[in-house]
Amino acid sequence: MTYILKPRLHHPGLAANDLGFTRRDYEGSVSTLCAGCGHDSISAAVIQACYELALPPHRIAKLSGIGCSSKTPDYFLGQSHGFNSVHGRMPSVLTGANLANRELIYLGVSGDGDSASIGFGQFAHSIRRGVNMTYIVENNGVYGLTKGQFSATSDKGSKSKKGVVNHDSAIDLVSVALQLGATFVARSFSGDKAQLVPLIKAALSHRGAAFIDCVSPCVQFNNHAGSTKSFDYVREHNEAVNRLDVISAREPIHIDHEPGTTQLVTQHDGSVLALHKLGAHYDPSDRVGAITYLQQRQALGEIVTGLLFVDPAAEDMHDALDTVDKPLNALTDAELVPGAGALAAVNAALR
Ligand SMILES: Cc1ncc(C[n+]2csc(CCOP(=O)(O)OP(=O)(O)O)c2C)c(N)n1
Ligand code: SF4
Ligand SMILES: [Mg+2]
Repeated sequence: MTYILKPRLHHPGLAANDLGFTRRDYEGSVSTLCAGCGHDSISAAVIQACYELALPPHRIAKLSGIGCSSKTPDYFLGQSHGFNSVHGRMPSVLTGANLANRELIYLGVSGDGDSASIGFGQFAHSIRRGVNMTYIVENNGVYGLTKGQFSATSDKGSKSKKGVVNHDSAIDLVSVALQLGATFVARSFSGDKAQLVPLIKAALSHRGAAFIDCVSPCVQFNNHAGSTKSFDYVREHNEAVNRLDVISAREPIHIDHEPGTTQLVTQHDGSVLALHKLGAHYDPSDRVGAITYLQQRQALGEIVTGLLFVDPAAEDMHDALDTVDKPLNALTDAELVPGAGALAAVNAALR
């Protein structure tokens, strides 16, 4: 309950990261979600990822829409900037904030209703513009907050808790993100923290639009037989194509996997992604191949997880727009009002 405050004190022996922060410093308030909700596991993974990356909490901006999923930013990163926007509108608010201040680390949190229904257009345009962000959809295949209606990611033929069959085709958000040009695309499962934490770390250190579709069962309305977003179904049909280690630019690289099975990808910020291949032929640098593979496995009822695509040399929206380096609120009067000479030069260039 939100009125129950977490104790501010913690065990003096709790490990600290390079900044001297403990894991507790990345937590938020007490969750009000149903006990066992997949979304709480994603919050725990975000906390772990930010702690391990030693991100300064004041440099992170977390934004969300409306839904149980969109409530979760209240439960992590209590010392970061936060904005809980309108249903489906997180991407445009995040885009605006990013344009105004490119120095923050942007984390967008959304639901399948928030991003695949009312906010589908907003989701699409933030991805195709290459907004530098980590965009996580906590995907349970239902509108959890409004009591379990089918969402646009519910699979055709899957059943509601009361046995009603969904006759509409599902939107596969990772396939759409790939088609829209996202430069980092991953899928994971809230029940697989070992896979999810490195994916969030890699997404946070990626420059460009990084999208993670995280299947996150709703224990209240979509965890029964007949659902394709239940814990049992996902565990039985999960096909992980790779496992990831994220090595920061400061650390030496140690690989203890067999030669040939690990691929090293250096990101823009110097961090290295060590990708341990599980699917022998899967190539995460092949966008078209990834789309084809996803469709093939989906036709067999499998849920492909892991890092599906990455372009480590990606450009972001600021590169494309050639914007100023500084946050807008840090521009001086002289920079904002450069004078008649500068105006004359602009006019001359347009003649
Ligand atoms: C403009 C608007 N339309 C409808 C709603 C009602 N509403 C609130 S949350 C929600 C769906 C949430 O589903 P999802 O994004 O999947 O989040 P979940 O609760 O499943 O995590 C809806 C339809 C609203 N709050 N605002
Ligand atoms: S209704 Fe579903 S999505 Fe919402 S908190 Fe409960 S289990 Fe989670
Ligand atoms: Mg949902």
